[in-house]
Amino acid sequence: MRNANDLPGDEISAVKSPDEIAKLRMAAHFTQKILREVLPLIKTGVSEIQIADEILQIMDSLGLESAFDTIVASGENGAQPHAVPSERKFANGDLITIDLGCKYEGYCGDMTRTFALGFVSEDFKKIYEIVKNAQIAGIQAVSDGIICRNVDAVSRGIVSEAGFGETFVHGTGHGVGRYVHEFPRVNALSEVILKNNMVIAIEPGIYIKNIGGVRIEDTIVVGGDNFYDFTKELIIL
Ligand SMILES: [Mn+2]
Repeated sequence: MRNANDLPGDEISAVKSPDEIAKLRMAAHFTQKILREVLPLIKTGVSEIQIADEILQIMDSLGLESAFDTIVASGENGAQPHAVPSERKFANGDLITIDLGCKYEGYCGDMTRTFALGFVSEDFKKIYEIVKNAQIAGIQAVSDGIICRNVDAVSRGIVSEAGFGETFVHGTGHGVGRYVHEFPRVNALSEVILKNNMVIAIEPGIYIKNIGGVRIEDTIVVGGDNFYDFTKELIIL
């Protein structure tokens, strides 16, 4: 696992000014608006690449750039945390993970939701609820003065207690600012102490090889609010 200091930024730049927070909030506003716009286009027979392209086009129409390469990962591809959109076509019963973010005046949005298409199996419903609970608990754990590894432990603990600890293969979160991944890492090794007005993403996931995955991600202000109000209840498209 990587230590906390391999990303751009430091303890000083991680604390955002009101102006920076306002820009990050706008980036989030547009990011979730774009996700809402693209959802009706997700249907059986449509490919991951088509949806990723559509997201780029919507960003373009709003005069915005993507903050990073959009992830659209369906079915077994969802088992890769950093999946690249493929020609795979959606099928009923898929879980579909979309990780996207646009930039607003140089500041990045970053959010992820996982959806089901057509129906959801009991197994998928179960892992979705575990990730949802881990993500909510991780956000609740974030406060001024907490050590990053303790935030990670809260989210990871919920996934592990449910028996899926080995499938949560990345850290719980990271700073967000001009860079979509910046200081600090929120992982099991990070001794960084969170401070008010740091902006961090919380994004636990479960990834099951050859089967699929779930990730839920929001970007929040330490001592403040969650930029995203997009539902975390499982949406069946
Ligand atoms: Mn992220």
